[in-house]
Amino acid sequence: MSNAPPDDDNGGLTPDQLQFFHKNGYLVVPGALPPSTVAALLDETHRLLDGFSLADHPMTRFSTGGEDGTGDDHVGDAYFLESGSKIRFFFEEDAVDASGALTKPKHLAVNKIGHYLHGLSPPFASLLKTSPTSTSTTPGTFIPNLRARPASVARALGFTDPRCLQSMVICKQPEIGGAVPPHQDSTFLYTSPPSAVGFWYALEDATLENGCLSFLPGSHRWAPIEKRLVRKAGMNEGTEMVVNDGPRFPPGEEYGEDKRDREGGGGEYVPGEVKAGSLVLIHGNLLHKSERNTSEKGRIIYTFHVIEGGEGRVYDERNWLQMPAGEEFTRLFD
Ligand SMILES: O=C(O)CCC(=O)C(=O)O
Repeated sequence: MSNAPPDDDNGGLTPDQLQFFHKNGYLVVPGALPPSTVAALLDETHRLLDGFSLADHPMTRFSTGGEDGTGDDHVGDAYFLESGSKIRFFFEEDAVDASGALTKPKHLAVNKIGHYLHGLSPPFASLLKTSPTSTSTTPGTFIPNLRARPASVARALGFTDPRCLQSMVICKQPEIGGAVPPHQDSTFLYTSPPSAVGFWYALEDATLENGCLSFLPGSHRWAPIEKRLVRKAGMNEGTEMVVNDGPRFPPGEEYGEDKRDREGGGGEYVPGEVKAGSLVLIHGNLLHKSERNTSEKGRIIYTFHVIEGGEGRVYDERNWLQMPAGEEFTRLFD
C-alpha cells in the first residue's frame, strides 16, 4: 500500500488543530500513540541504552550552545558529525566528570540517542511507514497503531515531499537532565527557504517537574532564522554558528517585526505538560525550550524532524547533518 496519503486526507488533524498550529506555531495532539506503541518504543529505548558499548565510545557529551542556543559550544566531533546515518549515544553534560569518567550507570547517563533511529531501529522506523489501515502488531513486523499518521500530518501541514532527516530519543535523565535553551529548529536543520517541522512524542509523562517543553506562542510569525549551525570547512572538523544570509522565514506567510529586543521579549513561554503518547508539532521558526530535570523521574521522548524535499527548497552541504554520498533523507511519501 502507498504511504502517500490522498489529497483530501487531513491526517487526523481537525481544522481547529490546524488553525491552532498556524496561529501559535505548535500543537499538542493527545493520544497520538496508543499505550502498546509507547511501551514498544520504550522497550526499544531501554534495549539500546543497555546494549551500547563504552569500550570504543569517545565520551561525547551533548552541549547546546549556551543560554540562547546560538553560542559556539555545540557538540561537533566526528562521532556527532557522522551520526546522521548511525545510532549514537551522547551523554548528559553532568554525567561525565573532569577525568572523563561517568558519574552514573551508562543507561542513566545518556542524554540523547541519534540521529538515524528512523532508518536503523525497526520500531522507530515503522512510525514513518505505517499505512492508514494498520491497526495491530504482527509478531516480527512491528506495526504501531498510530492515531495521527506522520505522512498524513505532513500532508495536512502543506508538505509536498516531506523528508525525515533526523530522529532522536531524548532521555532527560533523573537529577542531571540537561536544559535545552530557547531555540528554533530551523537554525539546526536549515533549508532555503526554511521548512523544518518537529514531531515530538512523549514516551513518558512530561511535566514541569521533569522538564517538559515550553513554547513562545506565535513567535514563528516574527522570530527570523538569523543563524545556522554549519560544518566547519572539511568533513570532520567541528561545527560553528554562522549568520544566515538566506531566507529567514518560510514563504507565503505574513511576518511581523522581531520582538526579542522589545520590552517583554515577545511574551511569556507557555509550558506544555503532556501525557505519554502525546504528539507535539513544532514549527521550525518557533522559539521553544525545556528546563533541567532535577527530579527523580526521567523524561524519555522520541522526536524526528521533517523538511520539505520538493521543488524550491535547498538543503545545502554546509548543514552539519549530512547523509553519506548517494543516500537521501527518508521519504514520508512513497
Ligand atoms: O525534548 C526536549 O527537551 C527538547 C527538544 C527540542 O527542543 C527539539 O527537539 O527541538
